[in-house]
Amino acid sequence: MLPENHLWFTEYHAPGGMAQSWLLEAEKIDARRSPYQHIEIYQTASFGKLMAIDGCVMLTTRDNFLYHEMMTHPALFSHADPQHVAIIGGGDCGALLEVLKHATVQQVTQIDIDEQVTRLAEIHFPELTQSNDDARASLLFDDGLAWIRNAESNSLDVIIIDSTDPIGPAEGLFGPAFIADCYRALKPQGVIVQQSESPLIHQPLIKGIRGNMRAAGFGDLRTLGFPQPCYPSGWWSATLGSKGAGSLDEFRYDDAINKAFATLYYNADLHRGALAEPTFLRDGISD
Ligand code: AG3
Repeated sequence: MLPENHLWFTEYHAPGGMAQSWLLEAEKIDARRSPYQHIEIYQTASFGKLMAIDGCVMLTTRDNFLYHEMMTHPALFSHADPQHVAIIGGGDCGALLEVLKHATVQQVTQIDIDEQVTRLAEIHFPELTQSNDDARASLLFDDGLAWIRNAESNSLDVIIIDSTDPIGPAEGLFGPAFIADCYRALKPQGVIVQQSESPLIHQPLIKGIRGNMRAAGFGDLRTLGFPQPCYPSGWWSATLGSKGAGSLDEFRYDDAINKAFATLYYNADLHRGALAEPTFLRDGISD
């Protein structure tokens, strides 16, 4: 039975002709209009808190672990010794939290254009921002495109692109020039990972992301799918590229088995399984 005067938050995915709604416990509980976007926080009845940017769900308390673990651990375990990491976007700090779990990591720089995303995450998702004062972490509120463009060549081991959809402030992060700059900023064995939307409804975009990575010089590419109930179609992906000659199949499986930290979704066998691309996706994105 629905409560009386029930309230819902709905994300409309107009191009896909669908929408998804969450029953709310109250009206919007917080919101900020930054120079870049409109950020809103809702208290849902079953997914905890929900952050939306310009009407699109960014994360919920209940299921953000899926996305944040899959945006980080496969890339970090695909690198032999990840020490220097950059996160482009990621203002809610969920990816940062996962990266800091790796003892090899000496420095993580997070560059999100919008400080307000982090300020709201500190208030409403403190479980994600709890490691922000780790001495290895630097939080910059700046343009990630420019930061990567100006980054020293061969200076990073892993670049994580945890962006919004490719409209609005994040558009340039899906362009070839930015990915070429990432390639240059990575060390010879570097690994890139970019959030690449839904395998079911964004195949042309995924193909474009892979085309950018291929054109930049990345050798092996892999699109890892994972469930993400709060995003359109309930299914999402992360596309990995390796700068070195090695195959992404050769990740540090034993280290992933023996990892000294807890995860809820990621594990070594899950990682291995996620490397197998579904047939329709493999066909749809092949170049
Ligand atoms: N990154 C946003 C993924 C895009 C979601 N799209 C949508 N709901 N239409 C999430 C940031 C989490 N750190």
